[in-house]
Amino acid sequence: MGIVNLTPDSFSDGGRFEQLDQAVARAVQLIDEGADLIDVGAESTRPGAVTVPDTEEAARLLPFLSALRDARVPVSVDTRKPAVMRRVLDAGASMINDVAGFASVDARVAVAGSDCAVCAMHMQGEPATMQRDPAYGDVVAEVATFLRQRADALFGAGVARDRVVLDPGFGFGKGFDHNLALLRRLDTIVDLGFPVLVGLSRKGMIGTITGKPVAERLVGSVAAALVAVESGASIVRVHDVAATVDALRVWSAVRHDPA
Ligand code: HH2
Repeated sequence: MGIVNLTPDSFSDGGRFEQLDQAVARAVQLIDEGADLIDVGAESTRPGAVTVPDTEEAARLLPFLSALRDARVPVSVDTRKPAVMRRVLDAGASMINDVAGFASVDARVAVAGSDCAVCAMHMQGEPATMQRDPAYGDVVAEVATFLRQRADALFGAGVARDRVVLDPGFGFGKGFDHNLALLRRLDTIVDLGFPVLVGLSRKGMIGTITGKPVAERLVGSVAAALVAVESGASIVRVHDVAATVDALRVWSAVRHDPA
């Protein structure tokens, strides 16, 4: 899954069309590099990020979706807002990636009426404050229980089981040790029986391990993606598609020798 951001600061000061062109070009590049899925977001979920109004978020996303309508790969939209979910589904989005894990009934109802895939992610707290002092008893057990409950809630709203993807939400209300424990015990999440999505690309955990700033986290991110896939992840959400695809091809050739 290749990441495309539509979250430029310059959106309101005339940069909209230029930014849209750049985002579409970026998506095409990631597809050419081997992405099987594009994830586009128009509201930053970084720690401390501010929220974007529904109408502005949709206004950023709809032209992007229309430009990618004939793309070879499905497009996932990273949004927490039911109103935005409805609008992007009408515009051809194939997946809704909700970092709030479809916590609201409204969000579940918004996706239930379509046949899109849904990614329910675990987050403790809210983006603005989630990294202040994240605390767990047993992070792996708590995240697994939460995800299982979210899957059940989605079923309750009428979402079929084969549409559901789960994500432990690396960096979302988690300290370094929590993230590491979740990656070490990813099998516990995989054992829930759903495809698991993992997003570690360029995140703080990679920076803590390597001591590198965001711009120098490619190799560490590829290593983390490999570990995740080796541990059973079905989808890795990454910025650096070409490098990750190379690594996964080598891994796959070794692990899936048909002979
Ligand atoms: N991480 C970010 C945003 N959306 N969605 C899912 N399902 N899983 C994730 O781990 C995830 C996500 C945040 O990533 P960040 O590096 O802060 O920003 P971005 O990757 O959008 O540039």
